[in-house]
Amino acid sequence: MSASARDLAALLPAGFTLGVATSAFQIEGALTADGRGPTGWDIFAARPGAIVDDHSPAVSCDHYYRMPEDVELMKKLGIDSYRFSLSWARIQPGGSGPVNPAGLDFYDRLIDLLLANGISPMATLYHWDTPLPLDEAGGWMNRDTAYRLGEFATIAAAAFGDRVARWVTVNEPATVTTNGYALGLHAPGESLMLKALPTVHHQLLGHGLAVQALRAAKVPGEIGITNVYSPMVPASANPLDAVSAGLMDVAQNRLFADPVLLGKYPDVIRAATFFSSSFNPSSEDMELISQPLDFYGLNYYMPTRVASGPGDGAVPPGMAEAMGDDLSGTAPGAPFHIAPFPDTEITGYGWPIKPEYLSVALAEMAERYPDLPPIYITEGGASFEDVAVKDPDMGRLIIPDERRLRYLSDHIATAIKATAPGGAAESVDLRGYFVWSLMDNFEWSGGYKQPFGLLHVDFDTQIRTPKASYYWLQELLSARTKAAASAASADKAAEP
Ligand code: GBH
Repeated sequence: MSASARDLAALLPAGFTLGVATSAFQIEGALTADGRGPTGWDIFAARPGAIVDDHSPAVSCDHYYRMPEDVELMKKLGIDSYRFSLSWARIQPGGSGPVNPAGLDFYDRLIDLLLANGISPMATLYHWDTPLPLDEAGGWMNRDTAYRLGEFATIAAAAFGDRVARWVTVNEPATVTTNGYALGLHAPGESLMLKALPTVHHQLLGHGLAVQALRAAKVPGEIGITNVYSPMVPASANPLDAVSAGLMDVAQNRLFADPVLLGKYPDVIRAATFFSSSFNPSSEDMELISQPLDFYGLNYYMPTRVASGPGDGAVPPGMAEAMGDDLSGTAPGAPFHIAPFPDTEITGYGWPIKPEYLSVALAEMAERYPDLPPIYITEGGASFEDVAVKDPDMGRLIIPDERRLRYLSDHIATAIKATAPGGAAESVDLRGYFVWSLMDNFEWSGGYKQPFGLLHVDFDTQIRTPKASYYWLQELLSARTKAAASAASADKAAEP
């Protein structure tokens, strides 16, 4: 057994949940099967140039047809929980109106199979795949979409409420607003820049209405939201860099977390929109948005280094694509730009690998939000191009993804140490970590070129091959089980 897996197993607190995550649009394929309705992403992904090399999500991992095989691979992995998302358009093809029984049936089978294998289901209601008729009516620019999500939550609660252990209402509204509505990099492909602000409020309202619907249905599972969090790091002591980092912090972090956890938008947003009648949230809305949650989901991938001024256009590879030119510094006249961290290893996306900033993220959350609910890190992971090699001993193919393995090991260890007594974020009640992702999949505008999986997927043959990181996590989970068993027998031996 690797030292890394054994040492980390010894660190895991009792009851800590280790899981893997995916989302429906990224893995299922079968976009027209069994009555599924189209989504905004179906249309966006077909636009020439929208996706790297015009890759198509039509088949992806073919998970809709291979779900039992994928659950079997999770069982062999030994994980506690699987975070997946419900395809709204499979279940309610029009985004409102009639329910499609075949859509419900797919998730019924998935959830039952998970439970039969001892894997606890965590279901996300909205992971970006808006039913097309709603996008055509304005998507998240339209307040009505929030009510439709509330209605979808009622449908999901009635169908799966008895079996889902944890509910995530909305995944990363910040990314939908920034990439989908401000920069045009994701569906629905709008480039509204600051005019995208209503999409923030409407998604958060959708979250609030979904919480209300799940509570009204008295689901026994825990309820939360997932926000992405990236600590903003000024590039130098220049006060303008600090101001720029502060602006990014408001736009990417606080704009989405403050309303949920403090019941109000950041002051600078309220000041900036004081004269705009289109953004004047009522106290009823704010109460819905800030209802108490059972947990708060945090997606952590990396910190962001911010410098004032337009920059020189030297952006780490992949970063411009992930962030949009307007924020990356290639746009002339941009007020600030994202700068690379010096001497820092990067992932396939160009994202800096900085596990220590996960500790910073958790400490900042604790400091900003005194009533922080228990936290799950609902996503973390790294894309690297993997190369299969022949195992010299066994002659079979292996995928030595040591960099991904190290990313996961370092981040999980950092999160646990930071929240242990004496750690930088010791007041945070950290309950678990979910690896993004179970398998290589359709990485939004990155197509199939940014593999995040523990399982390699050959998109021609659909063969799944466990990578070294999969075997490492398997070892970690079995080391934990053995440690718990020997602790229990030691307790027993000590009994009088
Ligand atoms: C997640 O998005 C998604 O939930 C998941 O579907 C996706 O596959 C996965 O991660 C990997 O991309 O604060 O301005 O620096 C994360 C996408 C990209 C969102 C970088 C935050 C930084 C914006 N993240 N972005 S900024």
